[in-house]
Amino acid sequence: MATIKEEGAVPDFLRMDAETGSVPANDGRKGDWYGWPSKEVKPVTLLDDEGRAVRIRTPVMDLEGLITPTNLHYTVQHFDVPEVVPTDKWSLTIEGEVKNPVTFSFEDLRRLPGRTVRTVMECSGSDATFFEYFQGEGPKPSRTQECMILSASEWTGVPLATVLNEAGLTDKSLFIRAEGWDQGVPATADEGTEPFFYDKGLAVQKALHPDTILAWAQNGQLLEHLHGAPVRLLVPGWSGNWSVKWLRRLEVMDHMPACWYHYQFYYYAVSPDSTDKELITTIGVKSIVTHPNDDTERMSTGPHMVRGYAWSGAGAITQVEVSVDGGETWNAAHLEPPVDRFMWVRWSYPWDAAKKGQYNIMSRATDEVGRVQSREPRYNNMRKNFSAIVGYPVIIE
Ligand SMILES: Nc1nc2c(c(=O)[nH]1)N[C@H]1C(S)=C(S)[C@@H](COP(=O)(O)O)O[C@H]1N2
Ligand SMILES: [Mo]
Repeated sequence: MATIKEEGAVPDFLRMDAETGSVPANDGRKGDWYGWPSKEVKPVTLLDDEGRAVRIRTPVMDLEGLITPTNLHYTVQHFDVPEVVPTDKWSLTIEGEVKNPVTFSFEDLRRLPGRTVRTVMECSGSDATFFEYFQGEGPKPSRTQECMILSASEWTGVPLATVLNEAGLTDKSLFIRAEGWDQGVPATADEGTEPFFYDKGLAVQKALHPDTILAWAQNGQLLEHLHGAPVRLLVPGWSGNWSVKWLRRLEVMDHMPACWYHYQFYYYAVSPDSTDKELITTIGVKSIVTHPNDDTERMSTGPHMVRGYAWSGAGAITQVEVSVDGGETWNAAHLEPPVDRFMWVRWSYPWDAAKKGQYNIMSRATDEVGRVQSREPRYNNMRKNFSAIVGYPVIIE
């Protein structure tokens, strides 16, 4: 193994700050690059007036592997980022239709048998501008330029079922209203709407799924504030908006609570006045091409590896197919293990582009319950859960 004998052999940017113990690997990287990684991958961030990141979008096209590093994991919150509540001041109350209302401290929760879940998290607003594009009303969105509201993490916590069982469910315990402590009035709410806390009312069947957890850690570290510290709800397989951050209260109810974000925001319908609105729950079956990325216009003849991710909220991915002729013919791609129930899977397809010409690359995913990614999006007036097949035209020259 090589040892570095001379002091000067260590690039300066790798020097540890004696006081803080941090290695400013990214900030100190100036001038000629010396070492690895050869490319700096950055999220798209929106900063508040004081320079704090309040919104993060994930550079999915530049990811490798299955876990999105926490600093690249997207964030969404509808209201202002709430105040920080230190773990020793935090508690979680479970009340309503239960036998014994109970309050847990952070340490109480951590004394329960834990569980770790790997899952993709997708905001139902991800790829929303593709709806206009498919209707011929907007330019083709670039997932590379704009980055995505899509990420995947390993989350650690305790099953929600464990905690609910401590409180004791009855046959009237049908919905779990999870409440955060971030408060506000949605921009699109009717005039006169009073500020309220972000909340969702989860059906008990999904609440009792062993992988539905109260998470206090993400990717091996205690939760960061933007991801809902100290404890958030995590509902794998369902749209991100179910995974309530900054959790402080669970109200068990015998009916579905009238949460504003149910039928005024995260629903399927043709218009806001529809009488048959459907709540958005399970995410679609979806695949995206990450290589070539959507900024690639030309490639040379010869072998290319077409690569991407595929995922589904309803079950593991069983098949990904690739077309290079705009969906006329399809070929099986290789699924790169592991293929987990809630995680996305990497897939690859070796393409020998022998002939010059115009091609249109597409991928199509199938999941274990038999859902197949569709060519046409499911249009809905809130533009939620876009999951259709997108074509990537390239010229082989
Ligand atoms: N308390 C609270 N939880 C929330 C939200 C919110 O606005 N407030 N936004 C939801 C939405 S829309 C998404 S997509 C996910 C995003 O979680 P993340 O920021 O950790 O990626 O959080 C959900 N949980
Ligand atoms: Mo979201």
